Amino acid sequence: MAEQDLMQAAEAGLPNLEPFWMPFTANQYFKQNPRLISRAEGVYCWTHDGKRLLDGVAGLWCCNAGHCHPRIVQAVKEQIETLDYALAFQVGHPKVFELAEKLTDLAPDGLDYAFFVNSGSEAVDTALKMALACHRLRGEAARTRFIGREKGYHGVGFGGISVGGISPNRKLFGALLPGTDHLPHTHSIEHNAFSRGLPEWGAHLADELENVVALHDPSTIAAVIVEPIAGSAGVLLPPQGYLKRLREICDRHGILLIFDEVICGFGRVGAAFAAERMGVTPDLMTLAKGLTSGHVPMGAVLASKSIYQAFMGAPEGAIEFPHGYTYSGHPLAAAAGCAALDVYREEGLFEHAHAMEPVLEDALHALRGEPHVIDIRNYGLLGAVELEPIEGQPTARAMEVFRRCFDAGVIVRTTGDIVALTPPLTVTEEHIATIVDTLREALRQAD
Ligand code: PXG
Repeated sequence: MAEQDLMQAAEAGLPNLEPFWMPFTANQYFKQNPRLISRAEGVYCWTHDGKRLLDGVAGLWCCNAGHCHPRIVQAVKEQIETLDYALAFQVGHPKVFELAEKLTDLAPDGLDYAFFVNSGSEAVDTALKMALACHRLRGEAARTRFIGREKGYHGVGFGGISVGGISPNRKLFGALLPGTDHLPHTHSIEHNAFSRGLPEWGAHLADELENVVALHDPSTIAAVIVEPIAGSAGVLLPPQGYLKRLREICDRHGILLIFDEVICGFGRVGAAFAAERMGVTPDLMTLAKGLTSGHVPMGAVLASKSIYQAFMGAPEGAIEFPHGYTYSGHPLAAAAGCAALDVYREEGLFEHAHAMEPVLEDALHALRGEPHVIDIRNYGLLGAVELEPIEGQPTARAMEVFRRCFDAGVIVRTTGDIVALTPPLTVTEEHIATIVDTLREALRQAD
């Protein structure tokens, strides 16, 4: 930053913005138009210059219990004063075992083992490696292919972008993982516009898996990975019956099914997990975000007993799965995770999210007929309003809506020309009304 710019920034209460290379951010635009959040509490955040914002997206779909939840904050404080770090390999510490028990108790029956990582991206790459290794250990070493889905988002590791289906996230990075293929996405405005809850049309899209499997031969396929609801691509809902059909096809061909519940998990869909609410249990489940209510970075992979057991045939004393991170199950993250799961249960937040679902649904669908709106969809406390793009300027209209909402005191998230809402699970009817009224005004004012 030039000296004069630095002085201006300091006067405005801003730090030197130049050296930080920001993730998934238009750096040049941001540094000309900075937006910094310096404090948060409950459903609110405050900018560095003191403006209060109602957080319509729970951080980045992660602070499910609200920001700076006192019980989670207290648990992290106590942990840092007791144990900062314990070596993670060949040695453990009590909190991480406690968290594994709480988490597997919460998980759908059959997902009995928890492996800890630091993010959703690490969870995805870990799950893919588990699937490959599991087949190999079972004597099916030819099963090396992965099937993802168009528009899928599975983080930014090489595995995750390979099975992911968002082209801007892939195109700069070469050949990626060999042997991946993709199912068609399930988004259809033509058939499902303005659906409330899961759309009726489209379960047959799961049958495409049969074609992909036949093309490569079932004996070469390790796993199918999907988000039950695609979050990053703009809240794309699975048609009724679609996930059950995927499960059936995987079972028929000995293929493992991975649900990426990094966004769907921990109450976002009005139940602990989408797998639970939608009645389909995967073999592996990836988690992050709401696991600690966003207070400390952490991810996890839940695995079925039969996958875990495939590894446990190794000779005693041998490392069964040569994989893990220095900070796998870090004490601070484990403490935050235990506290978050207690808060979710004791404050009834999943039930509250379920109770708020019709409130969000009615408020959002009342935006039908407002300028530029071509679809509205919702499930649990996930909602999306899709806008007609400005010709030749994709994303510009939604960005304008984002900026207008921000200026009016509400944070929404945009992807393409889709405005997504994922408020903390603690939202009230009044908060939902404020978020949606602000969005309505922004839509009316947008070009
Ligand atoms: N899987 C899914 C389904 C995700 O949504 C990841 C994996 C990766 O998690 P990490 O912790 O490595 O970022 C995600 C992350 C957005 C947005 O608003 C979504 C995510 C991250 C950042 C922004 O679209 N999802």
